[in-house]
Amino acid sequence: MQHFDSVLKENRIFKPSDDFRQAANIGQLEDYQNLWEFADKDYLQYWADLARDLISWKKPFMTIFDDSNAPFYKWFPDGKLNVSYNCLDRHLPDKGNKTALIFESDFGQVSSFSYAQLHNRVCRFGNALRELGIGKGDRVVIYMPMLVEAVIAMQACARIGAVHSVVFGGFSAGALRDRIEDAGAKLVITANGGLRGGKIIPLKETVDEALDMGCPTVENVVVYYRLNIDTAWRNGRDLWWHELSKHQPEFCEPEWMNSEDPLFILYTSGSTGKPKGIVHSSAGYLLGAINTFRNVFDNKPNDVYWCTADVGWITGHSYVCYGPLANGATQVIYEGVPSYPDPGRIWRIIQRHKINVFYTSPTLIRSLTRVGDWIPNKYDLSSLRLLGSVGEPINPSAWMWLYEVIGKERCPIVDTWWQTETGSIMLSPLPGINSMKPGSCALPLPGIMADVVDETGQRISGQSGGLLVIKRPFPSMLRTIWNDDKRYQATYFPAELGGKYYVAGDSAHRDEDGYFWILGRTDDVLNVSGHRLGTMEIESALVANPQVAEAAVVGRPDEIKGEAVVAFVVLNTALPEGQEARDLAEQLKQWVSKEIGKIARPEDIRFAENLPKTRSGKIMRRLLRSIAKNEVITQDVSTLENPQIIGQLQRQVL
Ligand code: 6R9
Repeated sequence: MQHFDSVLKENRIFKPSDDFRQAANIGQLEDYQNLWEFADKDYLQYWADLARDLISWKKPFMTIFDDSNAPFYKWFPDGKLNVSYNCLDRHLPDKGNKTALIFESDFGQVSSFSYAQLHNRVCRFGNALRELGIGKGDRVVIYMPMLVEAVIAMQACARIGAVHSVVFGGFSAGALRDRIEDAGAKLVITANGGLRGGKIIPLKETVDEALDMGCPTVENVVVYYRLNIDTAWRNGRDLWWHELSKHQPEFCEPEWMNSEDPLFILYTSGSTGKPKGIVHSSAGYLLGAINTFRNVFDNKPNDVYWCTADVGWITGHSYVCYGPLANGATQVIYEGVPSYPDPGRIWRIIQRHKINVFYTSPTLIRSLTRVGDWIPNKYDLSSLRLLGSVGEPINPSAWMWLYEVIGKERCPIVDTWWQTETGSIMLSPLPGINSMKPGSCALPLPGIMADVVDETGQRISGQSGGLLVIKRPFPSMLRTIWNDDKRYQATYFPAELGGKYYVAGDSAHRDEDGYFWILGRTDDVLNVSGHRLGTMEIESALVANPQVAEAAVVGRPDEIKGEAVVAFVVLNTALPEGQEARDLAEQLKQWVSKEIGKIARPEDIRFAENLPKTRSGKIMRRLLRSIAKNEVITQDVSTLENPQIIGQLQRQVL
C-alpha cells in the first residue's frame, strides 16, 4: 500500500511526558518489567492473578487452564460469574450515582445514565427477555442503531445468559438473514428506525425483509421506538420494547455462567465467501476487556472516555459495551455521523463533554485532516489527555496530525492492534511506559507472546515481514467459529506452523527495538475504512447478479479509506461501452450495497471479456491489483492464457 513506503522510512520517536508517566496506571519501568518477567516465568499464574483481581466471581475457579483438547483452550473452566453483574451490580455500592453513559443524539440532544439507572434498565429488559422465553444459550440477534439501548440489549442478554450476536446496522437484509440463520437466533432486537446524518435508516423494514427470506428459528422481534414513523407490524411476532419492559421488576437475577459459556458471537469476514461467527467466552473475554481498558486507556476514576466505534464491530463490544462498564468508567455514546452537520462535530463533542480519552479510527482521522486545521483549532480540546487508534494501519502523517494538531504534543497516542478474534488489544504502547513511533503499534502487552515468523514457524526479522502470530493461548481469544470447529482449527492454528501458534492473518515486521509494524492482511480480506470485507464475499454477491458471469475483487490503496474495492467483471452479454457501461457499473455497485451493505460498494468496476488467468486457470490477482492502481504493467504476463484482455481491464468506466 502507498503509505507503507513511508512507514519503512519512519524513524521518529516520541516519549510520554513525565507528567503523564507519573500519573499513569502503569508508569514505572520497574513495574512494567516485573509484569513481563512474571508473565514469562509463570504464565498461567500471571493470568490467574489478574482474573482473581479484576473479575467478581460467583464461584472462584480452581483450574486456571485446560489444554487437553488444544486448540480448544479453556480458561478458569470451573469458575462461575456473570458478565453483566461485573459491569453493573458490583459498582452500585460506591458508584451507583456515577455517570455510566452520556448519550448525544444525531441532532445534539444529550441524556445521561448513572450506573444505578443503567442497572435498572438492563434488569427490566432482561426480565422482559425472560418473559419471552429467552434463556441461557439462546441466540439473540441485535440489529440496532448506535443507541444506549443497543448496550442495554447486549447487557440484558449477558445477564440472562443469552448469546448475543450484534449485526452492524449498515448490513443489508441478505447479510442479516445469513447471520440470523447461521446463529439460529430465536429473537431479533431492533429499532423502528435509526438516525444518521439527519437521515432515517429503516432498520425494522430491513429486519422484515430478512425474515421474509427465511430465518425459521426467529419467534419474535422486539422493536425499540426510536422515531415517530409508521412502522409495519406483524401481530403475534413483533413486540414493542417499552411495552414489554413497563411492568417488569427492577431486579433481574443474573444467570450464573460457567467461565467458558459463550458470551457472544460476532460475524467477521474471512477468506471464503461465508462470514465466520467468532465465538467469545464469558470469563476470558471479560478479563481481556477489563485489563486492557484499564492499562491501555490508563483509565482514571474521573475520566470521560469516548470511542467512536459502533457496537456492530468488536471495538464497540470490548471498548464501548464491556471494558468501560466493567471498569466503572464514564463514556460518551454518539448516535450519528462524525461529520454531521459539519466537520467540526467530533471536536464539538469533545469540547462539550470534556472528553479525556478519545479512541477512533485512522479513516476518520484522515477524513478530518482533509478539511483543514482551522476547524479543530476553533474548539477547546484541552481536556484530552490520551488518544487512540484502531482498525487499520495509521499512516505516519495522519499520526503526526493527531499528535500535533489534536493532542498538542501533550497526549500520547495508543495505536492498538487487535482483531475480532483476539477479543482485546494485543499490541499497543502502554502510554505511560513505551515510546511511540508513528505508524507502529509498538509492542505486545504484558502476557501476549506475539512474534513474526516465516511459513515454517521460524522467527524472522527484517523489513520484508512475515506472519504475525501469538505463540501462547491467552484468555480473551476466540473459542471457535460458530458451527465450524474445523474451520477454527484450520484457519487459526494451521498444521504447517505446528498447530500451536495463533495465526492472525496479518503480515508484520519487527524493527531493531522489537516494535511491530503491520503491513496488511495475508489473506483475501480487504480493510475498507477499518471494516473487514472478504473479496470472496463481494465476488459471490456480484456473481449472484444474473448479468454477471464472473468477478474478481481486489483492494486499491485509498488515501482516506485505507483501501477501496475494485471489481473486475465478466458479463453474460457483450462488452458494454459508453453510457451502457456506466449504467451497468452503477447498477452493479447498487447491487452489492443491497446484497451486503454500503460498506462493500465497489468504487470502481471494470468490464472485460475474461479475467487474466494462468494456463492452469488461476486468476492473477497480483496483476489485477496493479491494474486497479493504474500502474504500468511490468510483471511477467507470459503465463497468461489471454494477454489481450489486459487492455480491456485497464479501461476505466468513466
Ligand atoms: C479491532 C479490529 C482486524 C484487522 C487486523 C488488521 C487490522 C486492526 C490495526 C490494524 C494496523 C492497527 N488492524 N488494528 N492494522 N494497525 N492498529 O479492527 O478488529 O475488525 O476484526 O479487524 O484490522 O489487519 O487483522 P477487526
